[in-house]
Amino acid sequence: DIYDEMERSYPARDNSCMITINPRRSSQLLYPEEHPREHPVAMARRLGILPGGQWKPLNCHPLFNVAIILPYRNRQTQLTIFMNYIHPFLQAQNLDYRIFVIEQSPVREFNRAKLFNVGYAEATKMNDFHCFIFQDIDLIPQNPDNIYACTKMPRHMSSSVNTFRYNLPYSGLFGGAIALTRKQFERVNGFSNVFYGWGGEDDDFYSRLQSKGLQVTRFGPDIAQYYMLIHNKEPPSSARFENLENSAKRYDTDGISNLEYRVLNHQLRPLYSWILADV
Ligand code: NGS
Repeated sequence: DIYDEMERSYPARDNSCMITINPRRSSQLLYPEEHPREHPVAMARRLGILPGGQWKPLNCHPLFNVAIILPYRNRQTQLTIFMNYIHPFLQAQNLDYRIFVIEQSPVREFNRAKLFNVGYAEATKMNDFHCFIFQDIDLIPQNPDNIYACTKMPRHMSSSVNTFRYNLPYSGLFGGAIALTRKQFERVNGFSNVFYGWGGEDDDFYSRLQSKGLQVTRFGPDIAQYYMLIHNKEPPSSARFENLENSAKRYDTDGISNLEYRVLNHQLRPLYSWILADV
């Protein structure tokens, strides 16, 4: 049972939330682009989402406390589809959650990994989150059993993506969507900050986990299914292989330990907390 593998954020007690999954939901999820879209304010009101994209169940005690960190730049359509889709999905899992969108200011190349570090740092200032999901907004989880909470081992959540014909392209892939407890994340000093441009930062993160002897886990391919929203591909960065070659030297000095950035703006939007960062 996958729930035996979960790392609870709160102890079980009387009236702990049961995770009840309605299997009929999964068939509704297939083409998220065609999902009817609701105005964010109307959606927040209807679903009882608090400003900044926070929610927790009120009729039972949640077992899992999660910060969902989404790096972002210039993908408004995907972001709208993702938000419209993800809140009902998370609520069906009875999580105590909050969604953070970390937008990178223009000028420099996109740095997905550093934005994750910023999300971790900002979220941690606001609340003692137990579990972090780091994920791309173009990935839509298709199976409601793919619980958005942490496991005893760091988990690669998106091992079965439609664009890879639902196969894992290589065993060390740790990109897309991942779940780590705060402890696991801090143990590896977070992500490297040096990966500007596309590619390699997730491979670097995987080698960090390995260097600390942290095994990773995956749910079965039927559960870990994602649908990727269509967008233009980024050209890969030319520095990524060089960065990967000497990554071992930087594990302890490059990460959340030396993280520097400026918050240029922030807002509690109806469906998420928005942070604009200069990295
Ligand atoms: C590898 C990249 C990873 C990337 C993975 C899947 O080649 O960062 O492909 O990419 N590593 C390097 O470039 C060194 S995907 O097919 O999903 O676009 O996550």
